[in-house]
Amino acid sequence: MKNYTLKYSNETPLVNDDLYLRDHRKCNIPEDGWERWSLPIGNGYMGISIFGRTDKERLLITENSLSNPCTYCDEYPGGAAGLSNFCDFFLTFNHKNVTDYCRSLNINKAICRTEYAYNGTKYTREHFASYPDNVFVTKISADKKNKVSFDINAFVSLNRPYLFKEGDGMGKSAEIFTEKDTIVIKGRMNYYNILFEGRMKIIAENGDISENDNGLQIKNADSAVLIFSCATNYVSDSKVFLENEPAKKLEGFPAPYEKVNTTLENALSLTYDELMGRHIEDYTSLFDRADISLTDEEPDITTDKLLEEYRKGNHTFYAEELLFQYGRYLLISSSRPGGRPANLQGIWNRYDSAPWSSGYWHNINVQMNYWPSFNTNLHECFIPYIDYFNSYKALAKRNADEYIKKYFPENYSEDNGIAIATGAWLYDMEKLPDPQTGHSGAGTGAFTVKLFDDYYEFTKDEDFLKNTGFEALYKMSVLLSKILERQDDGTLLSKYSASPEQCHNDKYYHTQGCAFDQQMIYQCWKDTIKAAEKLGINNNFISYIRENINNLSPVLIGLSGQIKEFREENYYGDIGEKNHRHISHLAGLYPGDIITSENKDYITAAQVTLNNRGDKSTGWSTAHKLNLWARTKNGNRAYDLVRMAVGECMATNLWDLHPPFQIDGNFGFTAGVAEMLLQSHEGYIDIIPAIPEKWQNGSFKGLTARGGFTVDAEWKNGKVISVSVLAEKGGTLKIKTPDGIKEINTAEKQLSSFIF
Ligand code: FUC
Ligand code: CA
Repeated sequence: MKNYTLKYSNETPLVNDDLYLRDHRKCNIPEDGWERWSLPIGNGYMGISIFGRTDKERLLITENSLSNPCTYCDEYPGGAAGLSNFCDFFLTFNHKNVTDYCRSLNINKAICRTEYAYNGTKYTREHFASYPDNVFVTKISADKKNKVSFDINAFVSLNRPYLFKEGDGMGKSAEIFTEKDTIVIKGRMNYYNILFEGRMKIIAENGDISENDNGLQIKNADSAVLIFSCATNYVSDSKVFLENEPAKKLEGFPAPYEKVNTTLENALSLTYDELMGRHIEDYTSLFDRADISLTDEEPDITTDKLLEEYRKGNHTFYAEELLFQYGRYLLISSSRPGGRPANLQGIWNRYDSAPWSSGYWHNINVQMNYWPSFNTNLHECFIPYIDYFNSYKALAKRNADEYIKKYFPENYSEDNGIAIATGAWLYDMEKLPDPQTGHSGAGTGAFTVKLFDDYYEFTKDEDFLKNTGFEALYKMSVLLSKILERQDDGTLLSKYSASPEQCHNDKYYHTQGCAFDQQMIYQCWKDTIKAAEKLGINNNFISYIRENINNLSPVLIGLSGQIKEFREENYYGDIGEKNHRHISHLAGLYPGDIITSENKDYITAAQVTLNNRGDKSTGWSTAHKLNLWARTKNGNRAYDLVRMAVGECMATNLWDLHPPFQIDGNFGFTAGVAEMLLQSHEGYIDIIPAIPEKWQNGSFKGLTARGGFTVDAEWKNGKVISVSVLAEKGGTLKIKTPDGIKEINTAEKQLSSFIF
């Protein structure tokens, strides 16, 4: 694998760095230092933004459970508040006018470095966030003895901008004190009564440590190692969702003191090198699994220059590879078993009022977060979402009961399934909106459980299917069966329907049976039937959906030759915004498998829709279109979207900009590139199904296919020359070859190689 390093010759600028201005709404100046320049590391429990400053370094910590509720207000109807930042550490070095400055983030090993020379001494700061030991570690060293001196202080933002409204309860209190060589932060966030605690221990080699104001002073050390551990009293439990009283949601869960202390003590029993070794071993065990190679060149320029060059038309394949791998890096860093799922900004946030409340938005954003976990061999990264589902499903059931009782009383019964609405957070989940006013229909839930179908298909994890996957699919199918209305011709249409966020004459458009709902219901039933067959489950409901699935009419072609978004639409754009960022009526193309090359008319119509929608849009929308073009197997058009994503959507630190920063665009990009190189949704493995003319030669390793297959391949002049497939779980391997589709029965761990 190549060396993938983000590097810069300047520190994160002090643009919009006001610590008290922690409301993103007041901060929409484009060149925000944190958003565009800071470098993210994380271990799935905490995220750290590293600014790389030499005078006063800033290390910004976030932890995904320290959160306020989403606040909707007139000023910001999309919702704000959400994840609060945990604390900042400031390291005052007073190193001004340094030379030979370089900061970097190596994503092969997940290590961030800041290096420079000051007054004849070369300084290096090294940072990593360890998943196995759950600590954030920094080492500050110099090439001469006694040269490491700095002050370290913690800062917790307390009183602004919590008070959206007087008395809304969203305040926070904290104390910061030192215990010898350790800075302790102990706090409480009022609304959900979250207790949070962090301990930062300093180990100075041959130096003195003394206390200063709220912090510590390190003098004349040879080097210093900083180890930070933090936690809250959050526990992933259905009680958190079912308890209506916010301040009682965490009642009875232990204060984080023990956890934080034990974690820190355990880490302290290891040397710095051991901690780093364990971190690298863990991280690379995921990261090294997949690799793509489109070029042999590794341009020796800084990342901001790389992007600048790309924008100017120097479309280096290295930049494309780097972004592919960066999405994988960000997912490994923000979503690991035991931690919380990656939110709209992953796990990084500088605000106390984050864009869209750093939520789990279920009408595309959170689904997109997990697409690359499947096809780029990071299946474990999806586990936090499974865990999250298991904690919210009791509430999803209660919400389904209420919804059906209220809007479909005639269909109310003992089991009304589960309802997953668009907005969801760690402590709460929206109810499905009033079907005649909400901006997205019930299809969002089916869009969500598609993730479970994919997770099973890619892993063939039977226990998962039995314990969670089937239940999710089945219960969602039950809810969806109750929101349908039979038409005179027998068609079953969702009675109230909205194509996510699509507007007509500036108002959300409400209808019956829009393509998104119909496709997602069809998909959900189809996947439920398949799972039931697999598990040998049969009952009246399964028979019912089997008999009725063909009445759903999920795909209609209109007079422009387009896939219709609305049944009542004739020509493309008759109804709704022509270039709307959502393109929900192609959900059956990706992530679904309803619009496939088995039906050429559908694929042609999908291309008409894509061309009409246009390429230019927000970050995640660009990424969605990349996946969609890949599924139509049009490599050149998919590549247009690759160029647009790399050239127009990325900040200097390679975070994808909606704008503002939303991580879904990064994840969708990675999934999309993989989808150009390997597809498996049509029942067989298809190698380079959407290869653009520009990527004539290349190879990949370790991409994954449905059926539990891991695939390596090489191509030349746009033609596959060799493939090898590892059957992780055995089973029937179907693969497209120049002589048609080949079928092989494999044993567990069997490797099959092909030369074309
Ligand atoms: C949906 C999108 C917006 C944004 C938000 C987080 O509402 O339509 O563009 O991405 O999610
Ligand atoms: Ca959304």
